[in-house]
Amino acid sequence: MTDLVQAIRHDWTLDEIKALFAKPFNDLLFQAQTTHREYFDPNAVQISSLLSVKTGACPEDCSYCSQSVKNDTGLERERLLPIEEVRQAALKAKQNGASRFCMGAAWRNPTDKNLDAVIEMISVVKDLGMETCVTLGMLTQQQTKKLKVAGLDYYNHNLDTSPEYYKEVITTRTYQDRLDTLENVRAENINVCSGGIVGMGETVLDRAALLQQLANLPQHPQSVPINLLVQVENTPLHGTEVLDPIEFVRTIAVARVIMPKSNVRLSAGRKDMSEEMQALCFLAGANSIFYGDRLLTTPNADENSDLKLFDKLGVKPNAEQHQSSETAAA
Ligand code: SAM
Ligand code: DTB
Ligand code: SF4
Repeated sequence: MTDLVQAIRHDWTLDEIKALFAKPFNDLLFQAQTTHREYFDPNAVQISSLLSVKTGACPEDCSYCSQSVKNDTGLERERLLPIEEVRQAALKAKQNGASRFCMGAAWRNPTDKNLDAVIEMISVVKDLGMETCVTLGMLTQQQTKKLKVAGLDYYNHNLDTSPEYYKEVITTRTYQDRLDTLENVRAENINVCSGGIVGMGETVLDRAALLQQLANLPQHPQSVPINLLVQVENTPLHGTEVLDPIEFVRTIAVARVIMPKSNVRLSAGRKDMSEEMQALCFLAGANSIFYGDRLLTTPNADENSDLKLFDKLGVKPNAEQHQSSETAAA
């Protein structure tokens, strides 16, 4: 091991993280890329595909979201998707090269009946030989246990922003609720996928505080999605000043430095990113993307453009990733 190896730490101070954000860009990117190479194949990017299995009419008031009942976005409310539709979508994602299939539902939390239906979906996707991820809102310990028994690989539950900025964005669920769900998921040994959204009008201090929360969890999330706000018309955050792309890349780089073994996912918002910006994100240590024509309710980056970019950069999709779980690597 060289001096450059970044230790796995859970005691990051805000001052240390702020100092990383404030580094000269080249120094920060060098540090992030060096850290990345200690743990991952630098030319491999994992690809996940998303499907909204229950769309719209969500009782929560997340001010970025197209699916909240509070936001009159004109989104068609849908029932839970039939199992065969889920299977077909997963099969298509697999044929397009995705290794993980992530299913999202616009719920505050699933009912037990909802959960049974999702468990059937997990089983159908697993039968296709894909990794499974679901994001269903808050979970009780008992529900988490059922998901574990069903063989779920990842649970996505984002902290979204800093504890301080959070109340500007969501009022119907507390930050602590989110931390509690993450604790339930960790306790059942399901891989945690947790990150946030930037470009919601927060400050650099909020971005630093979000990353501090994630890095100081008892275990780093195995996946850390960094979403750039997708501005949806008629949501309160529509019209927010767009985050400077260099600031976005810095956020990825800092996430990579302080959570060296986590898969950092360049998530929502890629549709409006240039090739150069995405290439910088990969250089900064992003090693996962959402691939496919849709995210949950909004369009994603074009699939052919993604393949062209991978080709230009010599990036291999889904190549074997270094063991990312802290416990598994220990
Ligand atoms: N309803 C569940 C929940 O919120 O826990 C699961 C689905 S929710 C859509 C999953 C995540 O997507 C949110 O936590 C948020 O981080 C992200 N997201 C939703 N709308 C977004 C947008 N317009 N731009 C960027 N990220 C968004
Ligand atoms: C995550 O962090 N980003 C994804 C996934 N987890 C579920 C969702 C992005 C949603 C973007 C807005 C939409 O399409 O509705
Ligand atoms: Fe509902 Fe999730 Fe959207 Fe919030 S982010 S409104 S909880 S679907």
